[in-house]
Amino acid sequence: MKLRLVLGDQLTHTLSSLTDVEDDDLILMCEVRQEATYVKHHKKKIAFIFSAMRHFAQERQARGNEVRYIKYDDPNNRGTLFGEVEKALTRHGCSEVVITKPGEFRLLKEFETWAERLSVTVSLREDDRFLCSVEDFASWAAGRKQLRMEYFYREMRRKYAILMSQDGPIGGQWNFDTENRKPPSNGLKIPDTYKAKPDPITQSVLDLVEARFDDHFGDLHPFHFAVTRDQALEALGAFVERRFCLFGDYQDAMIQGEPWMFHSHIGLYLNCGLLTPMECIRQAEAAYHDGHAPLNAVEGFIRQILGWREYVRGIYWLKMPAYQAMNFFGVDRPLPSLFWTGDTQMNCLRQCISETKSNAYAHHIQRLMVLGNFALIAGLDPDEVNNWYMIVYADAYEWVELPNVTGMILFADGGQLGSKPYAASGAYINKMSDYCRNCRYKPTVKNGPNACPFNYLYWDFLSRNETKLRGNPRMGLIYKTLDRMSDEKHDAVRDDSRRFLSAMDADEKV
Ligand code: FAD
Ligand code: DLZ
Ligand code: SF4
Repeated sequence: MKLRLVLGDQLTHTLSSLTDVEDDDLILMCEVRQEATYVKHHKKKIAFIFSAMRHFAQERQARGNEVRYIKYDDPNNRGTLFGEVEKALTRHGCSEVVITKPGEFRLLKEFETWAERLSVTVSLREDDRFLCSVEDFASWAAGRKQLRMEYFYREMRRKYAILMSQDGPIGGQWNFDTENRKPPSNGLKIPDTYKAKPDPITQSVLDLVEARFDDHFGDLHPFHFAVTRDQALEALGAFVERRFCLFGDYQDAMIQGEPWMFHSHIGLYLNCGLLTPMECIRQAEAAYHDGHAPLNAVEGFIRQILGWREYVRGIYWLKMPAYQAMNFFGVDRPLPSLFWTGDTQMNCLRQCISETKSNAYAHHIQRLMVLGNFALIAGLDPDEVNNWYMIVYADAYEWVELPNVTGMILFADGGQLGSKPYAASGAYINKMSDYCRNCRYKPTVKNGPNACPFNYLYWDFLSRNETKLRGNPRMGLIYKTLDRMSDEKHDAVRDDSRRFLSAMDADEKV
């Protein structure tokens, strides 16, 4: 008789720890304080995970498995995974604990101590829901001077024969990134999003979250996330049907009041196991062959899932635990309170933060080029930025959040993940969004009280970090421009940046 522990992001019926489940085995699932509060997750994320866990447990029971499900408000809940496993072992007398390896390093290290602490066999199985195993990624990385997503992605395309013809990649090139950058056009009609109706299980979880997690960030209502696999498949279908054809064109575009744009909103379902990456990729590929979506959309979407998602996970397991402590620029500015309140005159930040608070979602370019870009050029402390991103998004787990934050936005790993920092001035945001129209600052003004803060902070960042960045082959041109700046311009950039950052540090409204 085996005890099979299933975590909140392991809600997949084909999970490696469940493949050989027998009639007298016990499946254990538990809502525990340890996992719900190790960071103070957005209220919507907790409601989503708990409701999806409860539905999954019900599905296993319907399949005839014995399931022990510990609810958060069970008076005997011990609050930790270890405590609940220990209790279940005593009650049910299982001889072995079977677990699919967790997505986070801290839990893997904890599980590795359990065999000794519990005096039973603890079998940790590989999480084969990913398309590149930790071992295969390590082999790919071995001996390479640089780990670049693009080369990894090409190998994954070949390995799984995705969007391939006999002559090579369909369309004659691997990457249609340059066709993923249309600015938003006036009057663009954004389709309605998929909305699940909360059922009684979800309703009781919403009541629980309201009562027990009131001090967590974010709005709980309205709540429309899918919480079962069937609903998640509907959400995927709705994306393919309504939004996919324009996903490629407007992948980088941002419009005021339109948080969802043409993105898929499936990251939270993929990451907790309600959807599998290959079924999303296959649906996307089929949409191309059916003539339902163009190649720039299909290749762009597949690149995110087969490329970026697998690549960042590979980097995480390759580089942990050192990766967590990286701080290439040696910065330590505390996260300003505006990241929690959205109380700022910078309209782009205000929009992205208030949408994050409402939806536990922001799309990639908002995370990268608005929020992330600001965190980078303002020199915010990597630990505090990581903590914020872990808290606020419903799809956040450390294996995917940390490389995106430490590597992609903050360049705190010194270039292990990306080849150069994603720093940009206000011109980028002005081109790719309509946020600047409603802003008190002017994107075309470079210095002074009306200038867009991204403009001077950008040059100040380059100037502050010159010794670390000038040698980067992709930064040469930018430093040549910096070299041509007059002394007066240098002084203005430095003075504006100091004034702005001191005001922000003093919690004034900037
Ligand atoms: P779409 O734009 O529709 O893309 C489809 C899918 O591709 C996503 O659902 C996701 O599974 C995958 N994907 C796309 N980009 C990435 C990426 N860079 N890394 C990994 N997978 C990717 N993604 C998370 O899943 N969890 C996170 O905690 C997370 N934190 C991020 C933090 C920062 C600073 C940045 C820049 C990106 C982060 N991402 C994270 C990646 C990406 O922004 C989200 O996956 C995406 O916005 C989710 O929305 P979507 O499902 O509509 O994605
Ligand atoms: C995210 C999350 C939350 C909020 N709550 C639970 C929980 O109560 N029980 C559980 O088993 N899992 C939860 N999870 C998901 C875990 O945090 C996740 O499994 C680890 O972070 C590993 O990726
Ligand atoms: Fe953001 Fe600058 Fe545009 Fe204002 S002007 S919305 S601060 S980019």
